Amino acid sequence: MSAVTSSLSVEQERELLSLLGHVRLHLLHKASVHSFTASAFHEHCDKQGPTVLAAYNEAGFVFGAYTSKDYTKWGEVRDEEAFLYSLRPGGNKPLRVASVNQKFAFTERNSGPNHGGLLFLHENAAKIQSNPGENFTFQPEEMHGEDLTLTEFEVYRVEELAKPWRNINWTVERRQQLMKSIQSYKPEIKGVQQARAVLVGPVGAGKSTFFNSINSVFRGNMTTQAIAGAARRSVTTQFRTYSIKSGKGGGAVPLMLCDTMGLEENAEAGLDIEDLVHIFKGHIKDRYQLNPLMPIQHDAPGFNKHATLNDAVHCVVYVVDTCKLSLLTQKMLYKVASIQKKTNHLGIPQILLMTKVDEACPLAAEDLQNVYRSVYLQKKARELSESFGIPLSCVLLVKNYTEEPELDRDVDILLLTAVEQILKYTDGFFENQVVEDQEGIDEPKPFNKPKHF
Ligand SMILES: Nc1nc2c(ncn2[C@@H]2O[C@H](COP(=O)(O)OP(=O)(O)O)[C@@H](O)[C@H]2O)c(=O)[nH]1
Ligand SMILES: [Mg+2]
Repeated sequence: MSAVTSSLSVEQERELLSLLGHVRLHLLHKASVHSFTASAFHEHCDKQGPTVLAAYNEAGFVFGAYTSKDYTKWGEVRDEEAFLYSLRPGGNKPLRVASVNQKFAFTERNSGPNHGGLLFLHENAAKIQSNPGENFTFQPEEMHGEDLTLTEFEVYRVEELAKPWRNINWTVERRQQLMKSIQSYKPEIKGVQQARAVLVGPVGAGKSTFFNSINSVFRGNMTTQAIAGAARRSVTTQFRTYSIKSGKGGGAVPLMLCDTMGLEENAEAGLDIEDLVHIFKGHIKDRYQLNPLMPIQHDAPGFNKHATLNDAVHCVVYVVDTCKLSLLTQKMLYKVASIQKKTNHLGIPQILLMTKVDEACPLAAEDLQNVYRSVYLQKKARELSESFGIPLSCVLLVKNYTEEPELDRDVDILLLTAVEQILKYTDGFFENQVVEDQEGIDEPKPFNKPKHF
Protein backbone atom coordinates (compact mmCIF):
# COMPACT_ATOMS: atom_id res chain seq x y z
CA MET A 1 0.00 0.00 0.00
CA SER A 2 2.87 2.39 0.59
CA ALA A 3 3.08 3.45 -3.10
CA VAL A 4 -0.66 4.16 -3.19
CA THR A 5 -1.34 7.76 -2.28
CA SER A 6 -4.41 9.80 -1.45
CA SER A 7 -6.06 12.01 -4.09
CA LEU A 8 -7.34 14.45 -1.45
CA SER A 9 -5.82 17.90 -1.70
CA VAL A 10 -4.46 19.39 1.52
CA GLU A 11 -7.55 21.60 1.72
CA GLN A 12 -9.95 18.70 1.11
CA GLU A 13 -8.23 16.61 3.78
CA ARG A 14 -8.48 19.51 6.22
CA GLU A 15 -12.21 19.87 5.47
CA LEU A 16 -12.84 16.17 5.84
CA LEU A 17 -10.98 16.08 9.16
CA SER A 18 -13.06 19.03 10.36
CA LEU A 19 -16.12 16.73 10.05
CA LEU A 20 -14.47 13.88 11.93
CA GLY A 21 -12.78 15.46 14.95
CA HIS A 22 -9.26 14.71 16.20
CA VAL A 23 -8.39 11.74 14.00
CA ARG A 24 -5.91 10.63 11.33
CA LEU A 25 -6.75 8.97 8.01
CA HIS A 26 -5.09 5.81 6.76
CA LEU A 27 -5.72 4.96 3.11
CA LEU A 28 -7.00 1.38 2.77
CA HIS A 29 -8.38 1.23 -0.73
CA LYS A 30 -8.04 3.21 -3.94
CA ALA A 31 -10.29 2.01 -6.73
CA SER A 32 -8.14 3.33 -9.62
CA VAL A 33 -5.40 1.00 -8.33
CA HIS A 34 -7.40 -1.87 -6.76
CA SER A 35 -10.47 -1.79 -9.08
CA PHE A 36 -13.98 -0.40 -8.80
CA THR A 37 -15.47 -3.70 -7.62
CA ALA A 38 -17.28 -4.77 -4.47
CA SER A 39 -14.92 -7.71 -4.00
CA ALA A 40 -11.79 -5.48 -3.99
CA PHE A 41 -13.57 -3.10 -1.62
CA HIS A 42 -14.41 -5.91 0.82
CA GLU A 43 -10.93 -7.37 0.57
CA HIS A 44 -9.34 -4.13 1.77
CA CYS A 45 -12.02 -2.53 3.91
CA ASP A 46 -13.88 -5.21 5.86
CA LYS A 47 -13.35 -5.37 9.63
CA GLN A 48 -11.27 -2.20 9.79
CA GLY A 49 -13.32 -0.32 12.39
CA PRO A 50 -14.36 3.30 11.66
CA THR A 51 -13.91 4.29 8.01
CA VAL A 52 -14.74 7.15 5.68
CA LEU A 53 -15.43 6.80 1.95
CA ALA A 54 -14.31 9.46 -0.52
CA ALA A 55 -15.86 9.43 -4.00
CA TYR A 56 -14.61 11.90 -6.63
CA ASN A 57 -16.45 13.07 -9.75
CA GLU A 58 -15.72 15.23 -12.81
CA ALA A 59 -17.89 18.01 -11.37
CA GLY A 60 -15.24 18.47 -8.65
CA PHE A 61 -17.13 17.02 -5.67
CA VAL A 62 -15.52 14.80 -3.06
CA PHE A 63 -18.35 13.10 -1.23
CA GLY A 64 -19.02 9.96 0.71
CA ALA A 65 -19.98 8.42 4.02
CA TYR A 66 -18.59 7.83 7.47
CA THR A 67 -19.36 4.76 9.56
CA SER A 68 -18.07 3.91 13.01
CA LYS A 69 -18.80 0.20 12.43
CA ASP A 70 -16.97 -2.55 10.56
CA TYR A 71 -17.90 -3.19 6.95
CA THR A 72 -18.71 -6.82 6.36
CA LYS A 73 -20.00 -8.86 3.45
CA TRP A 74 -23.08 -9.74 5.42
CA GLY A 75 -26.03 -7.42 5.26
CA GLU A 76 -27.15 -4.57 7.40
CA VAL A 77 -25.17 -2.81 10.09
CA ARG A 78 -26.88 -0.22 12.24
CA ASP A 79 -24.80 2.76 13.14
CA GLU A 80 -26.06 5.81 14.96
CA GLU A 81 -22.91 7.72 14.09
CA ALA A 82 -23.05 7.19 10.32
CA PHE A 83 -23.34 10.29 8.12
CA LEU A 84 -22.98 11.36 4.49
CA TYR A 85 -20.86 14.34 3.54
CA SER A 86 -19.79 16.39 0.58
CA LEU A 87 -16.80 18.67 0.09
CA ARG A 88 -18.23 20.90 -2.58
CA PRO A 89 -16.37 22.92 -5.20
CA GLY A 90 -16.64 26.69 -5.36
CA GLY A 91 -15.74 27.52 -1.78
CA ASN A 92 -18.96 26.14 -0.26
CA LYS A 93 -18.84 24.86 3.31
CA PRO A 94 -18.63 21.06 3.68
CA LEU A 95 -22.03 19.40 3.82
CA ARG A 96 -22.81 16.89 6.58
CA VAL A 97 -26.02 14.85 6.47
CA ALA A 98 -27.02 12.71 9.44
CA SER A 99 -29.29 9.74 8.94
CA VAL A 100 -33.01 10.44 9.32
CA ASN A 101 -33.50 7.48 11.62
CA GLN A 102 -29.96 7.60 13.06
CA LYS A 103 -29.14 4.06 12.08
CA PHE A 104 -27.85 3.45 8.63
CA ALA A 105 -24.66 2.03 7.19
CA PHE A 106 -24.75 -1.29 5.49
CA THR A 107 -23.10 -3.42 2.85
CA GLU A 108 -24.11 -6.30 0.68
CA ARG A 109 -21.98 -9.17 -0.43
CA ASN A 110 -22.09 -8.38 -4.14
CA SER A 111 -22.43 -4.65 -3.99
CA GLY A 112 -20.24 -1.86 -2.80
CA PRO A 113 -20.97 0.06 0.39
CA ASN A 114 -24.61 1.04 0.53
CA HIS A 115 -25.59 3.86 2.85
CA GLY A 116 -29.19 3.99 1.73
CA GLY A 117 -28.96 7.52 0.37
CA LEU A 118 -25.87 6.67 -1.64
CA LEU A 119 -24.82 3.30 -3.07
CA PHE A 120 -21.17 3.32 -4.08
CA LEU A 121 -19.59 1.11 -6.78
CA HIS A 122 -23.04 0.56 -8.24
CA GLU A 123 -23.04 -2.49 -10.54
CA ASN A 124 -19.35 -3.04 -9.75
CA ALA A 125 -18.43 0.04 -11.73
CA ALA A 126 -17.22 3.60 -11.17
CA LYS A 127 -20.76 4.77 -10.50
CA ILE A 128 -23.01 5.74 -7.63
CA GLN A 129 -26.71 5.35 -7.19
CA SER A 130 -28.24 8.34 -5.47
CA ASN A 131 -31.46 7.89 -3.46
CA PRO A 132 -32.11 11.05 -1.44
CA GLY A 133 -34.93 10.68 1.00
CA GLU A 134 -34.21 7.07 1.74
CA ASN A 135 -32.66 7.34 5.23
CA PHE A 136 -30.71 10.48 4.31
CA THR A 137 -32.27 13.71 3.10
CA PHE A 138 -30.18 15.86 0.75
CA GLN A 139 -30.30 17.79 -2.50
CA PRO A 140 -28.50 15.78 -5.24
CA GLU A 141 -27.16 19.05 -6.66
CA GLU A 142 -25.53 19.86 -3.30
CA MET A 143 -24.23 16.35 -2.61
CA HIS A 144 -22.62 15.47 -5.95
CA GLY A 145 -23.73 18.01 -8.55
CA GLU A 146 -25.90 15.25 -10.06
CA ASP A 147 -22.75 13.74 -11.57
CA LEU A 148 -23.01 10.01 -10.81
CA THR A 149 -19.83 8.84 -12.54
CA LEU A 150 -16.78 8.49 -10.33
CA THR A 151 -13.26 9.45 -11.35
CA GLU A 152 -11.87 7.95 -8.14
CA PHE A 153 -13.09 6.15 -5.04
CA GLU A 154 -11.07 5.84 -1.85
CA VAL A 155 -11.63 4.37 1.60
CA TYR A 156 -9.78 5.57 4.67
CA ARG A 157 -9.57 4.01 8.08
CA VAL A 158 -10.33 6.68 10.66
CA GLU A 159 -7.78 6.46 13.42
CA GLU A 160 -8.69 7.81 16.81
CA LEU A 161 -6.95 8.17 20.13
CA ALA A 162 -8.46 7.05 23.42
CA LYS A 163 -7.28 6.65 26.99
CA PRO A 164 -4.19 4.42 27.06
CA TRP A 165 -4.96 0.77 27.67
CA ARG A 166 -1.43 0.17 28.90
CA ASN A 167 0.57 2.71 30.81
CA ILE A 168 4.08 3.30 29.60
CA ASN A 169 6.43 5.74 31.22
CA TRP A 170 8.16 7.46 28.29
CA THR A 171 11.14 8.94 30.09
CA VAL A 172 14.89 8.59 29.80
CA GLU A 173 14.90 7.42 33.44
CA ARG A 174 12.47 4.60 32.63
CA ARG A 175 14.63 3.57 29.68
CA GLN A 176 17.68 3.37 31.98
CA GLN A 177 15.71 1.52 34.64
CA LEU A 178 14.50 -1.07 32.11
CA MET A 179 18.01 -1.61 30.78
CA LYS A 180 19.41 -2.01 34.26
CA SER A 181 16.77 -4.44 35.45
CA ILE A 182 17.17 -6.55 32.28
CA GLN A 183 20.96 -6.58 32.53
CA SER A 184 20.88 -7.62 36.16
CA TYR A 185 18.31 -10.37 35.58
CA LYS A 186 19.23 -13.79 36.99
CA PRO A 187 17.16 -16.94 36.46
CA GLU A 188 16.16 -18.19 39.89
CA ILE A 189 16.86 -21.81 39.15
CA LYS A 190 20.01 -23.85 39.46
CA GLY A 191 21.94 -24.68 36.31
CA VAL A 192 20.30 -22.08 34.11
CA GLN A 193 22.49 -19.15 33.16
CA GLN A 194 20.15 -17.12 31.02
CA ALA A 195 16.60 -16.95 29.81
CA ARG A 196 15.99 -18.33 26.33
CA ALA A 197 13.09 -17.21 24.16
CA VAL A 198 12.26 -18.44 20.69
CA LEU A 199 10.70 -16.21 18.05
CA VAL A 200 7.98 -17.94 16.03
CA GLY A 201 5.92 -16.41 13.25
CA PRO A 202 5.29 -16.03 9.53
CA VAL A 203 8.02 -15.04 7.10
CA GLY A 204 8.56 -11.29 7.11
CA ALA A 205 6.89 -10.73 10.50
CA GLY A 206 10.02 -9.02 11.82
CA LYS A 207 11.63 -11.78 13.93
CA SER A 208 15.20 -11.20 12.80
CA THR A 209 14.70 -7.45 12.92
CA PHE A 210 13.39 -7.73 16.49
CA PHE A 211 16.60 -9.41 17.60
CA ASN A 212 18.68 -6.82 15.71
CA SER A 213 16.69 -4.04 17.34
CA ILE A 214 17.11 -5.38 20.89
CA ASN A 215 20.80 -5.93 20.24
CA SER A 216 21.10 -2.36 18.94
CA VAL A 217 19.47 -0.96 22.07
CA PHE A 218 21.99 -2.72 24.33
CA ARG A 219 24.97 -2.06 22.06
CA GLY A 220 24.10 1.60 21.88
CA ASN A 221 24.27 1.69 18.08
CA MET A 222 22.55 0.08 15.09
CA THR A 223 23.43 -3.58 14.48
CA THR A 224 22.23 -6.01 11.82
CA GLN A 225 23.68 -9.30 12.98
CA ALA A 226 20.66 -11.39 12.00
CA ILE A 227 19.95 -11.27 8.29
CA ALA A 228 16.58 -9.65 7.75
CA GLY A 229 14.81 -9.01 4.51
CA ALA A 230 11.59 -8.56 2.65
CA ALA A 231 11.69 -11.91 0.79
CA ARG A 232 8.46 -13.89 0.45
CA ARG A 233 10.10 -17.16 1.52
CA SER A 234 12.16 -17.57 4.65
CA VAL A 235 15.47 -15.70 4.57
CA THR A 236 16.40 -17.46 7.81
CA THR A 237 16.77 -21.23 7.30
CA GLN A 238 19.35 -21.91 9.98
CA PHE A 239 18.30 -22.19 13.60
CA ARG A 240 20.18 -19.38 15.28
CA THR A 241 20.64 -18.58 18.93
CA TYR A 242 21.72 -15.02 19.49
CA SER A 243 23.13 -13.56 22.63
CA ILE A 244 22.64 -9.88 23.21
CA LYS A 245 25.73 -7.91 24.04
CA SER A 246 25.88 -4.69 25.92
CA GLY A 247 28.15 -2.04 24.47
CA LYS A 248 31.10 -0.47 26.25
CA GLY A 249 32.18 -3.54 28.22
CA GLY A 250 28.74 -4.26 29.64
CA GLY A 251 28.93 -8.04 29.00
CA ALA A 252 26.15 -10.30 27.77
CA VAL A 253 22.51 -9.60 28.52
CA PRO A 254 21.04 -12.69 30.28
CA LEU A 255 18.61 -13.40 27.43
CA MET A 256 19.18 -15.56 24.35
CA LEU A 257 16.85 -14.95 21.45
CA CYS A 258 16.39 -17.88 19.09
CA ASP A 259 15.55 -17.04 15.51
CA THR A 260 13.90 -19.71 13.43
CA MET A 261 12.78 -20.25 9.90
CA GLY A 262 9.47 -18.53 9.15
CA LEU A 263 6.19 -20.27 9.72
CA GLU A 264 4.36 -21.04 6.49
CA GLU A 265 0.84 -22.29 6.22
CA ASN A 266 1.56 -25.30 4.00
CA ALA A 267 2.58 -28.45 5.84
CA GLU A 268 5.60 -29.03 3.59
CA ALA A 269 6.90 -25.46 3.75
CA GLY A 270 8.51 -23.35 6.45
CA LEU A 271 9.12 -24.41 10.01
CA ASP A 272 8.03 -27.95 10.89
CA ILE A 273 6.11 -28.41 14.15
CA GLU A 274 8.01 -31.51 15.25
CA ASP A 275 11.26 -29.62 14.61
CA LEU A 276 9.94 -26.86 16.79
CA VAL A 277 9.34 -29.28 19.66
CA HIS A 278 13.00 -30.34 19.44
CA ILE A 279 13.91 -26.65 19.57
CA PHE A 280 11.62 -26.12 22.61
CA LYS A 281 13.32 -29.00 24.43
CA GLY A 282 16.78 -27.60 23.71
CA HIS A 283 18.00 -30.35 21.38
CA ILE A 284 18.93 -28.05 18.52
CA LYS A 285 22.29 -26.33 18.52
CA ASP A 286 23.05 -22.95 17.06
CA ARG A 287 23.34 -22.94 13.22
CA TYR A 288 21.47 -26.21 12.68
CA GLN A 289 20.36 -26.12 9.04
CA LEU A 290 16.59 -26.52 9.08
CA ASN A 291 14.87 -28.18 6.16
CA PRO A 292 11.07 -28.32 5.90
CA LEU A 293 11.33 -31.41 3.68
CA MET A 294 13.52 -33.36 6.08
CA PRO A 295 12.82 -33.71 9.80
CA ILE A 296 15.61 -33.02 12.27
CA GLN A 297 18.01 -35.98 12.46
CA HIS A 298 18.79 -37.25 15.98
CA ASP A 299 22.29 -38.32 14.94
CA ALA A 300 23.16 -35.04 13.18
CA PRO A 301 26.10 -33.13 14.70
CA GLY A 302 23.80 -30.20 15.50
CA PHE A 303 21.49 -32.40 17.63
CA ASN A 304 22.10 -32.16 21.35
CA LYS A 305 20.96 -35.47 22.84
CA HIS A 306 21.66 -34.39 26.41
CA ALA A 307 19.72 -31.16 26.50
CA THR A 308 19.15 -29.62 29.91
CA LEU A 309 16.83 -26.92 31.15
CA ASN A 310 19.61 -24.45 30.32
CA ASP A 311 19.33 -25.36 26.62
CA ALA A 312 15.54 -25.43 26.60
CA VAL A 313 13.22 -22.65 25.52
CA HIS A 314 11.69 -20.77 28.46
CA CYS A 315 9.31 -18.49 26.58
CA VAL A 316 7.70 -18.63 23.13
CA VAL A 317 7.27 -15.29 21.43
CA TYR A 318 4.79 -15.32 18.54
CA VAL A 319 5.69 -12.51 16.17
CA VAL A 320 3.08 -11.08 13.82
CA ASP A 321 3.09 -8.20 11.38
CA THR A 322 0.31 -5.81 12.46
CA CYS A 323 -0.21 -4.71 8.83
CA LYS A 324 -0.87 -8.26 7.72
CA LEU A 325 -3.32 -9.49 10.35
CA SER A 326 -6.11 -9.82 7.80
CA LEU A 327 -3.83 -12.14 5.81
CA LEU A 328 -3.43 -14.54 8.72
CA THR A 329 -5.29 -17.39 7.08
CA GLN A 330 -7.28 -20.07 8.81
CA LYS A 331 -4.58 -22.55 7.76
CA MET A 332 -1.90 -20.46 9.45
CA LEU A 333 -4.03 -20.15 12.59
CA TYR A 334 -4.46 -23.94 12.66
CA LYS A 335 -0.71 -24.29 12.43
CA VAL A 336 -0.26 -21.82 15.28
CA ALA A 337 -2.91 -23.67 17.30
CA SER A 338 -1.05 -26.95 16.92
CA ILE A 339 2.17 -25.25 18.03
CA GLN A 340 0.32 -23.81 21.01
CA LYS A 341 -0.88 -27.27 21.93
CA LYS A 342 2.74 -28.42 22.16
CA THR A 343 3.77 -25.23 23.96
CA ASN A 344 1.01 -25.64 26.54
CA HIS A 345 1.84 -29.29 27.00
CA LEU A 346 5.44 -28.34 27.77
CA GLY A 347 4.26 -25.59 30.12
CA ILE A 348 6.16 -22.87 28.25
CA PRO A 349 4.72 -19.35 28.62
CA GLN A 350 3.69 -17.52 25.46
CA ILE A 351 3.78 -13.90 24.38
CA LEU A 352 2.40 -12.25 21.28
CA LEU A 353 4.49 -9.52 19.69
CA MET A 354 2.79 -7.23 17.18
CA THR A 355 5.46 -5.58 15.02
CA LYS A 356 5.38 -2.74 12.46
CA VAL A 357 2.94 -0.61 14.45
CA ASP A 358 4.45 2.36 12.64
CA GLU A 359 3.29 1.03 9.27
CA ALA A 360 -0.07 -0.12 10.57
CA CYS A 361 -1.15 3.07 12.30
CA PRO A 362 -0.45 6.66 11.21
CA LEU A 363 -0.96 7.91 14.78
CA ALA A 364 1.80 5.59 16.00
CA ALA A 365 4.01 6.59 13.06
CA GLU A 366 3.52 10.23 13.96
CA ASP A 367 4.26 9.70 17.63
CA LEU A 368 5.11 6.27 19.01
CA GLN A 369 3.69 7.31 22.38
CA ASN A 370 0.25 6.93 20.75
CA VAL A 371 0.76 3.20 20.39
CA TYR A 372 -1.35 2.14 23.38
CA ARG A 373 -3.84 4.97 22.76
CA SER A 374 -4.75 4.03 19.19
CA VAL A 375 -8.28 2.66 19.07
CA TYR A 376 -7.39 0.72 15.91
CA LEU A 377 -4.31 -0.96 17.42
CA GLN A 378 -6.27 -1.87 20.52
CA LYS A 379 -9.00 -3.45 18.37
CA LYS A 380 -6.35 -5.44 16.47
CA ALA A 381 -4.65 -6.52 19.69
CA ARG A 382 -7.99 -7.73 21.09
CA GLU A 383 -8.83 -9.64 17.91
CA LEU A 384 -5.40 -11.25 17.85
CA SER A 385 -5.55 -12.11 21.53
CA GLU A 386 -8.87 -13.84 20.85
CA SER A 387 -7.79 -15.77 17.78
CA PHE A 388 -4.55 -16.91 19.46
CA GLY A 389 -6.24 -17.57 22.80
CA ILE A 390 -3.56 -15.52 24.54
CA PRO A 391 -4.61 -12.94 27.16
CA LEU A 392 -4.45 -9.30 26.12
CA SER A 393 -1.92 -8.70 28.90
CA CYS A 394 0.50 -10.94 26.95
CA VAL A 395 0.11 -8.95 23.72
CA LEU A 396 2.88 -6.41 23.19
CA LEU A 397 3.24 -3.81 20.49
CA VAL A 398 6.65 -2.87 19.10
CA LYS A 399 8.28 -0.93 16.37
CA ASN A 400 11.59 -2.41 15.28
CA TYR A 401 14.55 -0.44 14.04
CA THR A 402 14.63 -0.62 10.27
CA GLU A 403 16.34 2.29 8.55
CA GLU A 404 16.90 4.71 11.42
CA PRO A 405 20.47 5.96 11.70
CA GLU A 406 20.16 6.46 15.46
CA LEU A 407 18.45 5.02 18.51
CA ASP A 408 15.28 6.64 19.74
CA ARG A 409 14.08 6.74 23.36
CA ASP A 410 10.47 5.74 22.62
CA VAL A 411 11.41 2.90 20.24
CA ASP A 412 13.83 1.64 22.90
CA ILE A 413 11.24 1.81 25.67
CA LEU A 414 8.74 -0.30 23.71
CA LEU A 415 11.40 -2.87 22.81
CA LEU A 416 12.73 -3.02 26.38
CA THR A 417 9.20 -3.35 27.75
CA ALA A 418 8.79 -6.42 25.54
CA VAL A 419 12.05 -7.90 26.87
CA GLU A 420 11.03 -7.16 30.46
CA GLN A 421 7.77 -9.01 29.85
CA ILE A 422 9.57 -11.98 28.28
CA LEU A 423 11.78 -12.23 31.39
CA LYS A 424 8.78 -11.94 33.68
CA TYR A 425 7.03 -14.85 32.00
CA THR A 426 10.26 -16.83 31.91
CA ASP A 427 10.45 -16.43 35.68
CA GLY A 428 6.97 -17.93 35.92
CA PHE A 429 8.21 -20.93 33.97
CA PHE A 430 11.19 -21.37 36.31
CA GLU A 431 8.97 -21.08 39.37
CA ASN A 432 6.90 -23.97 38.06
CA GLN A 433 10.03 -26.02 37.59
CA VAL A 434 11.10 -25.42 41.20
CA VAL A 435 7.70 -26.42 42.56
CA GLU A 436 7.84 -29.63 40.56
CA ASP A 437 11.40 -30.32 41.61
CA GLN A 438 10.86 -31.51 45.19
CA GLU A 439 14.15 -33.41 45.37
CA GLY A 440 16.26 -30.30 44.76
CA ILE A 441 18.56 -31.55 42.03
CA ASP A 442 21.87 -29.72 42.02
CA GLU A 443 22.82 -30.59 38.48
CA PRO A 444 20.88 -29.11 35.58
CA LYS A 445 18.18 -31.64 34.99
CA PRO A 446 17.46 -33.17 31.60
CA PHE A 447 14.71 -31.15 30.00
CA ASN A 448 12.90 -34.11 28.50
CA LYS A 449 12.32 -35.75 31.85
CA PRO A 450 10.71 -33.26 34.22
CA LYS A 451 7.64 -34.71 35.89
CA HIS A 452 4.98 -32.53 34.37
CA PHE A 453 5.95 -33.09 30.74
N1 LIG B 1 8.27 -0.37 9.31
C1 LIG B 1 8.68 -1.47 9.94
N2 LIG B 1 9.29 -2.46 9.24
C2 LIG B 1 9.70 -3.56 9.90
C3 LIG B 1 9.50 -3.72 11.30
N3 LIG B 1 10.00 -4.93 11.66
C4 LIG B 1 10.49 -5.49 10.54
N4 LIG B 1 10.33 -4.69 9.48
C5 LIG B 1 10.69 -4.98 8.08
O1 LIG B 1 10.03 -6.18 7.69
C6 LIG B 1 10.83 -6.95 6.82
C7 LIG B 1 10.91 -8.40 7.31
O2 LIG B 1 11.61 -8.47 8.53
P1 LIG B 1 12.43 -9.76 9.01
O3 LIG B 1 13.01 -9.42 10.34
O4 LIG B 1 13.37 -10.23 7.95
O5 LIG B 1 11.26 -10.82 9.17
P2 LIG B 1 11.39 -12.37 9.60
O6 LIG B 1 11.17 -13.16 8.35
O7 LIG B 1 10.27 -12.57 10.57
O8 LIG B 1 12.73 -12.58 10.23
C8 LIG B 1 12.20 -6.26 6.77
O9 LIG B 1 12.27 -5.56 5.55
C9 LIG B 1 12.17 -5.30 7.94
O10 LIG B 1 12.91 -4.13 7.69
C10 LIG B 1 8.84 -2.65 12.02
O11 LIG B 1 8.58 -2.72 13.24
N5 LIG B 1 8.47 -1.57 11.28
MG1 LIG C 1 14.22 -13.97 9.73
